[in-house]
Amino acid sequence: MDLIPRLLAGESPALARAITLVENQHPDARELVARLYPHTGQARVIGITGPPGVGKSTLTDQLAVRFRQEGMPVGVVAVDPTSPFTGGAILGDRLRMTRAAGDPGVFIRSLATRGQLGGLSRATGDVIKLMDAAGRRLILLETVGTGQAEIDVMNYAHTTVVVAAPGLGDEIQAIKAGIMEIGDVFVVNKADREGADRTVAELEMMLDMAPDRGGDAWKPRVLRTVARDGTGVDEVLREVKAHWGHLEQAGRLQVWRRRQAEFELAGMVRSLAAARLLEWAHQTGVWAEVRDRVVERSLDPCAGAELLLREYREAFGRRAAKSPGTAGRRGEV
Ligand SMILES: Nc1nc2c(ncn2[C@@H]2O[C@H](COP(=O)(O)OP(=O)(O)OP(=O)(O)O)[C@@H](O)[C@H]2O)c(=O)[nH]1
Ligand SMILES: [Mg+2]
Repeated sequence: MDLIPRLLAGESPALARAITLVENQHPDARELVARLYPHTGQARVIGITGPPGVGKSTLTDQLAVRFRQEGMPVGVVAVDPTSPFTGGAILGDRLRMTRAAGDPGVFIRSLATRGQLGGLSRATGDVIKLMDAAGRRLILLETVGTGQAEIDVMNYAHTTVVVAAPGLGDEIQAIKAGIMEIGDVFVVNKADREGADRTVAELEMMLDMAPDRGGDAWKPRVLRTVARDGTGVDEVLREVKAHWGHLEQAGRLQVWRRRQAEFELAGMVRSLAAARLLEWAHQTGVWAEVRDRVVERSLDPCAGAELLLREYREAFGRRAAKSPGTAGRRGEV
């Protein structure tokens, strides 16, 4: 764990090494993150999400450069659900983040999700913590907004920028269905292309139809950019900062922090509780019994899971009755 002081000093090789440990679920990763946790909570996280190919990486690159110009150490996390085998996207992101990639003040890392949807959020959360502890005051988090897992990841962002582009067709519906509610700033990129006005109008209409978020709630706007040459990016930066200003008022930041902690805590409870229950069921043979009843059709899988839970509670309930306090509490699901 001599990694820790070097990471806290902001050394990039230490940060890279730590991220690899987390990504590979190395046995040391858990303790590493736990020890660094008290040093986190300083960074601002901007989420950049939207359909494939709309220009998220190009925009991320432009934003990274601007924050660097303001003297902020920047971290970029690109969550890539499509690169489990090729690894090609890692290179792709570097290539598309050409401006920022040459700057040692910008630390870029792609995370392949390897199809593990639940693990995506945890790995991303941990990588953000590592960058935060390493003094990256501004973290840009790029995900392709296609599924629930990617939307969940946006719980780590203080400000979420939803990117669209002209000519999306049905994908604008996906934005409507999934990411409309999470966007704080909407960007129609590729404004140099035909149809940008229509896309802006569509998004504005969707925002108008969305339920009112309340009197002094943040009102998202739709901006346009040509990320490829930087047009309109300053306006995105201003809007993101305006959103921060809003978040810092009236105790909203504290509300955000609580919500974010609850998201992570609930996720951990879900995975830990499930893991413990499964381990116990396998060890005691209850698993095989219930499985066979599901096979025989005398139990459906949902009833089977409920039965497992009941048996688990009873097993630990009995122990708790003998020694109150410890076993019962530990075994509670
Ligand atoms: N015409 C035009 N093309 C752009 C613009 N911004 C990005 N592109 C191009 O669009 C393509 C996709 O850009 P990316 O930044 O990789 O898009 P992305 O949303 O990150 O893509 P994924 O991560 O694969 O979902 C690239 O060829 C870019 O050069 C723009 O403002 N105008
Ligand atoms: Mg990208």
